[in-house]
Amino acid sequence: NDMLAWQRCGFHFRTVRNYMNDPSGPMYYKGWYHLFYQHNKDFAYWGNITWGHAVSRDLINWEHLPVAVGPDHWYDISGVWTGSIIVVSEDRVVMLFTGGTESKAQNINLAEAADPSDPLLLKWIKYDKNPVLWPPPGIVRDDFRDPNPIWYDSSDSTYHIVVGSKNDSLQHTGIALVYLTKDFKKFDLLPTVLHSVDKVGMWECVEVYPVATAGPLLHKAIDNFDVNRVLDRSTVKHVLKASMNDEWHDYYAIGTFDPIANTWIPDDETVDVGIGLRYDWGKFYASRSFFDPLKQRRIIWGYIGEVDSQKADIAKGWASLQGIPRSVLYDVKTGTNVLTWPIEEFESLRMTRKDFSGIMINKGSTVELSDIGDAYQIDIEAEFKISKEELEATIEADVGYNCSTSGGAATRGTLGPFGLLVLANQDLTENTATYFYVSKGTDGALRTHFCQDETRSSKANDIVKRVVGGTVPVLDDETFAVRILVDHSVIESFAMGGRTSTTSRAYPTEAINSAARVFLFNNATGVNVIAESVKIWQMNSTYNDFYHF
Ligand code: DQQ
Repeated sequence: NDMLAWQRCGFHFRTVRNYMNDPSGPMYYKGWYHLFYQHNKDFAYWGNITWGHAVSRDLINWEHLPVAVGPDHWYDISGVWTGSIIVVSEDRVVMLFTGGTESKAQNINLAEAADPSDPLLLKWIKYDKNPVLWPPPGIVRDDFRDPNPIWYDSSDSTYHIVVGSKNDSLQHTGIALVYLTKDFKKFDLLPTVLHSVDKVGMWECVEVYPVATAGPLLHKAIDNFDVNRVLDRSTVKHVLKASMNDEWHDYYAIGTFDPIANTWIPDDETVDVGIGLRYDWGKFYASRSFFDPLKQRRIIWGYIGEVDSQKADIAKGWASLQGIPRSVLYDVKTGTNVLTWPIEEFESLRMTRKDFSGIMINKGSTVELSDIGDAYQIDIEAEFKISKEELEATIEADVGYNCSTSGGAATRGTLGPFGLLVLANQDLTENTATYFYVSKGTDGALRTHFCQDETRSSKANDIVKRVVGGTVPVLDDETFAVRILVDHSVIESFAMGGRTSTTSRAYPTEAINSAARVFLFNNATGVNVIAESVKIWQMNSTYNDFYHF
């Protein structure tokens, strides 16, 4: 029916049919960006997983290629799970992937591009002596997956490969194992783990990548395998990221990586991996980054799952999609986080624009942003200011505020919530709220929360609806800045230039097609809010529905 068909997005990368999850092996190769992804080609749900494959010239428009590898051996008969691709030389491109046996025992396998001179890398051949790795002693057989190269030691041509795992003989400890290999056939496990954190559970899709903290590369990126080229090593830090399936979030921390000692040490252990920062508070998982040599930047992809029923997904004929690829940079202004931001290519999809400025949103009111055209495939940038006098007059406000548990957008406090309502119907019985909420301690310290309230996103009841979000640094001279990309059933929101983000799925029943609207709102009792500027662009659709074969 119409409502289900409307949910299909216009500018996100997705399958033509059926299911996808994790991205794997993103890279630029001989003129093409490649993306591989976990793909069930027969059904709109997880199972019978293969590596789907697509290529693009611009990271916006995609051609779907045949499945790269699928389950066809005893070691991967339950599925060809997540892994990575390494361009070793002109004549060798290797794929490492996770296999699952019939009883779902996990192992690591090698495949090679049959013809590395083919820019599309269409054909892959599995190594005849697979698997190349089984879990080491002490690791249970289904806690061993997602190999990823983190370092190349050019002095002896050795790759360092990380595999995510868990140690339950400790305290439900997430661990990163590191193996050395020269040929991807023989691997040596390093005696100590790269890093571990207790009580956070299995580490999936582990990554380690460099970010520049100063110097000429600050606004660019560093190739994982080329860190030695950076002259001043004191300007490099490494992000360690793990996807934690106890709660389905991608956590990261910034720290110092020593590949020779095989250690990674967080800058601040109170915000270690799994207990501190997340890239995104909503639906964004199993992310994978790559170094883009064309534009000298690091890009991460993460997938966005569904929160409706499997029945609805089968009826739609597709499920899950990839988030907008994001550039990743160290946030030099705060020094505590990275910035993830939609890559600049997406700005080329912007069409007509409507500007608003200086809109006063009185306490307890909403303001519709009208004449913006259809409001379901749009890009919004907004900046808010709150009245300084009223803020200063406030002595103490909501110090214990928490996006998820403090009642969402409808619950009024002194200094929040205020922000936007998207995919809203006229009477606001359906909407998704993206907002800031400021709390103030008696010592005058402000703490800003960035939240997304899905609880009124749809009148349908077979959907998981939550309030998601966390705190975000806002410096003294800064306005409250948000960018929201709405693409039918996907809402990706970025606060403060990408210091944090929240991604939601929304499946409205009324606020679809021309009935979808955008409002400003201010539910604070103690401050008036000024929307200093709001820009709304209609977004073009991308080319994404065609098989190249
Ligand atoms: N998805 C894959 C696993 C990975 C998980 C299976 C993360 O390899 O650990 O589809 O979403």
